[in-house]
Amino acid sequence: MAKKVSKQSKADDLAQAVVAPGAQLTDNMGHAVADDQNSLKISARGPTLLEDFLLREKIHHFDHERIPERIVHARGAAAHGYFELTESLAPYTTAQVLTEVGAQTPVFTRFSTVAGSRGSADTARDVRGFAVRFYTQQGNWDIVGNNIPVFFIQDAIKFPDLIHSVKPEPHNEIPQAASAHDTFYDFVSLTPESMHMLMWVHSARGLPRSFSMMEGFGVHTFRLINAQGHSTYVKFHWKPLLGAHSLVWDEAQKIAGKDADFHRRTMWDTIDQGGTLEWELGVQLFTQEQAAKWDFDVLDATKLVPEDLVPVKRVGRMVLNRNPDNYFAETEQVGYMTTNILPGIDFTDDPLLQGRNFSYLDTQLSRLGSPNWQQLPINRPLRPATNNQRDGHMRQSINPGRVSYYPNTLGDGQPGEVKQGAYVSYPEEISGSKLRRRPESFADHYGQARLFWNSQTPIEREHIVKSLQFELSKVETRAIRVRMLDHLEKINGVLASQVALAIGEAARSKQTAMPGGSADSADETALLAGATSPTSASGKLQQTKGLSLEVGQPKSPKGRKVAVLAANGANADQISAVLKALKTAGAAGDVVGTHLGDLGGVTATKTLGNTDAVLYDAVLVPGGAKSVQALMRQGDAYAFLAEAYKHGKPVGALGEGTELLTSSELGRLIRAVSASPASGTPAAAVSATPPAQGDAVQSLSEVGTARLLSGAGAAQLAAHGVFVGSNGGTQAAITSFVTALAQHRFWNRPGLAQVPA
Ligand code: HDE
Repeated sequence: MAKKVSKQSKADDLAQAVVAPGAQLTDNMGHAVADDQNSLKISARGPTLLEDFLLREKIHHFDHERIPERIVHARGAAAHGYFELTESLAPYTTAQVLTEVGAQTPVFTRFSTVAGSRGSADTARDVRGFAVRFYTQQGNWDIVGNNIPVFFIQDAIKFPDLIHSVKPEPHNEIPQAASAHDTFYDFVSLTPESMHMLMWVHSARGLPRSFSMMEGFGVHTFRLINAQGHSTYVKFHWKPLLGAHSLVWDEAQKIAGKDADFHRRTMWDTIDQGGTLEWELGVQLFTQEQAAKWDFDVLDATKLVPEDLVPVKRVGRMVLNRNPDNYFAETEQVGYMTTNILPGIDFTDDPLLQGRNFSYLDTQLSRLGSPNWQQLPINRPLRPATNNQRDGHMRQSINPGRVSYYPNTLGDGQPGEVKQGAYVSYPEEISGSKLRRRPESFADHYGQARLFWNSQTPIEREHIVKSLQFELSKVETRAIRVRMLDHLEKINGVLASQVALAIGEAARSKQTAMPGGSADSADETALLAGATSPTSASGKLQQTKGLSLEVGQPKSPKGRKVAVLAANGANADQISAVLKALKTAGAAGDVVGTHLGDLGGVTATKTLGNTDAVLYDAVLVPGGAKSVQALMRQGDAYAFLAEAYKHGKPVGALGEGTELLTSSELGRLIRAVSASPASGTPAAAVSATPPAQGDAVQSLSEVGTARLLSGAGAAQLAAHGVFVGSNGGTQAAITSFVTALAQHRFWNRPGLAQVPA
């Protein structure tokens, strides 16, 4: 038995494999190298010698540096941390990691996209992998889950088809990391069981703001087995302490160009600066008898168990707090497996899970190249592997002695079978004929898609509509687009109509509103607010908590990042007050300057040219007349504000900074908001005459700014996420601005379609 596992155990284990850079250069056999820059030649300009073993070794290693990327989930990033149990599940399971309250188990967690290749952008619309390995006292346990609780297909045999359809098309390898193409919709439109998952992917869940703002799900129903051998069904959940929050599509696409590493960089920087990413482990526990009464099958991975039917019980927390030392050795070589399971936990007969149980072991062989892949430092368990398996490529362990078989007497019968505490499968009784058939209980493909749709707020429904409009408009084959509309109609008529109008097809319901294009339209949202559908396969629920990102998610300014726009002469006191307030709230600010370095008492760490509003959660313009005048000569500064506003992010301006705001294209919209009688209804006011171009600054500083800063006007603006403070009242504006970061986005802004960004 290994010594007692602590949260430090895996770090200590990995440390044995860490090789310090060393003071002296050697080759791989330890020979000191005198010259690493010139190959061995006959005369300085002559031919290179085959004898140059240093050259050949170096090039040989380089030639073989790559291994095949993962067939799916190739793009990912991971971090170390620990899991601490806060409530024992001893009545349900014997797994020590779930019964020893307070014990801290090391974890290694990898997040990923599914479709893109290893070099693709982080922010593609996609389901995210959420794979957690626990290095427990009893061996490795992996929950290889996703950030969406259901899946596209019910049976593993369809997985290669699903993946072939979503990957770049084979003749031209286009498009990369995108589902918006014909082969994917050809497949899913012929596979109605995909509809529920499609609703999730088209919702904001497909565009997480960060790894730390994603939920995680084990997806399948598993079993917990207690000391008496009694089985309880379980669904695993990861609930982020920061709440689940998402990007908008336009923003996600732009981030893909501005910083393809957006998610991995955020996680890396957070941990590098001493921060953590945290989730609570939740379980939904239910009995076989309960499940038998529901109108859906818990073995069907296209169905979830609604939280209103079975609440999620929080039993522990995961903290990620250490970056890997080496991406390849750890993140690339980690091989998760659904079959890494512990005594007290078991599978069910979910046919998707059963197929996965074959796949994950198999795939490691082609990726890592040897049956000894489990001996790699990141994969080896803390409880040492002691058995009679031997040899094979790249064997690391040296097993002494003559005995490599069991039973034996020459080795005193060791290693011997373990009679207490070993893995034992749940003795489920099974009988039946061998068949290739799908159970009747898997047949409802639309009921839970409707449950999801009904549970979304109007703005979330609009985001789903827009996503489908975008993706289907990219499908070139009309028959496929129409087939998709037929499915959408079965989910909701208004949904189908709004998508139909955008792709040039007839509406499927009497109620329609002209689609709002790339920005939000009030008519469409109002129509969608009333568009619900009767459900089925949902435990008789018409809607349920846990599905909307707008309702019931924790909200915090923690982990948010703000751009502070500045040029020479910016008000240094205001900037330091803002940065301090952000730090206190657990957020961070970058001074984004017209150039890097000193701006007169303030240091710019980013420039208007090297970053972009899409990489921030909010934008603030401090005062300082000279700075603001310089910014007003920069289209990029206006673009910053316009984009942030369009994507619903808090926007702030202090002192003279309000002039940048009011002289921008936004000026007209926000003046209309500040003058409107009540929040949310200024649609008419939006068409107020725009200020004359050119002299906008002077007239605004006299009239517009004064109105913005007046009590009622400022309150109206704040309700729409715009915070302005006069030079005397900046502290209050800063406080409101920082508090507003927690709200994430302000969806109630009128006239967004008019914002050129
Ligand atoms: Fe996977 N999946 N998968 N999958 N999957 C892989 O294993 C597979 C499925 C998931 O960060 C592969 O090591 C089949 C569902 C994650 O390293 C491969 C089926 C869910 C990761 C594989 C599924 C997942 C993978 C590729 C249908 C959510 C990344 C490389 C039966 C519950 C793990 C590898 C990491 C990776 C097969 C369906 C999650 C090919 C056959 C459902 C998070 O073995």
